[in-house]
Amino acid sequence: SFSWNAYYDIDDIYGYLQNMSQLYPETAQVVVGGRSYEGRDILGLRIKSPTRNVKPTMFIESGIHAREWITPAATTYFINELLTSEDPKIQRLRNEFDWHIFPSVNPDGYHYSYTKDRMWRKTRSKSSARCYGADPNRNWDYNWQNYGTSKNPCDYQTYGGSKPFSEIETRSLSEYISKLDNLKGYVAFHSDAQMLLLPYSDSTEHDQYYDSLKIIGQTSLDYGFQVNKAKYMGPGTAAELLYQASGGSMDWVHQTLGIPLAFTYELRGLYFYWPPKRISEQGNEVTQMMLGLITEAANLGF
Ligand code: 0X9
Ligand code: ZN
Repeated sequence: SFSWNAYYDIDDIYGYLQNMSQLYPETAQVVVGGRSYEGRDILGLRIKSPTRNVKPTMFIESGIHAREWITPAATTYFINELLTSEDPKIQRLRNEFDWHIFPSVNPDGYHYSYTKDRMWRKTRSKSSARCYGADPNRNWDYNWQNYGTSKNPCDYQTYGGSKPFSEIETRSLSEYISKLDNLKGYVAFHSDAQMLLLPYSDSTEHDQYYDSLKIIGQTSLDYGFQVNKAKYMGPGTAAELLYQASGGSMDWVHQTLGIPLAFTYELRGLYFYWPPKRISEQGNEVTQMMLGLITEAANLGF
């Protein structure tokens, strides 16, 4: 059965979502966020307690980079907390939002990393005669191919794709996100730079939301720090803290959809490795970081 001291292949992760929807049919529902090149559904769990009808929507994207295994694992941990925690603060998180949580938005890539090439990052589309995949976090239709992306389909890391949203994963998921009512916040999980990144990735400028996002982000990191005393860098813009790179999901959500609350967490690890016995450690940290984020966002009137 499913646990948080092992890493699972994609079918088991998606199977876990199905199980939770059967255990908590009033609250949890499996949703299809899009499709993959190899024909998989991109599955997520919508968590919405049946108390009141209109709730602000929170979106969580994990696993856009195939090799960042801790992100789907920490995300299913968070799902489990939302559905089962006895902590009234976590129960409030569950009850006050309409959660759309996607543990693995690049299922082909994840399966390939799990079974064939541990360091695989991209999708698995046939991108040229010889090469496969595009970087799904360089493929979103906002300032596509401006900075920090490769035009070479054989680039192992950051090929941006043949055009914006060339990848069915980003195209279909972006359509799903566009259709959400009341989207309040967007959180993307990566590893393993151990940072909290704010918009923009594409530019070192600070927009009108920067100061608020920085305060919210700092509270989020403070909450997370309490759990394991792990110090994250930031919060700061992705462009300043990490590197300038275009075509990421966070910039698209923030700019194209105009959602102020957009964050990217880089979780912990070394060369994308994190011991399976310690998944719950980061799962707990992520849970508290989400609690801190939402608490401070509410304080600031978002
Ligand atoms: O390069 C990325 O997409 C992310 N870092 S990673 O090492 N996990 O690949 C950073 C995401 C922040 N956004 C952008 N810089 N686009
Ligand atoms: Zn990543």
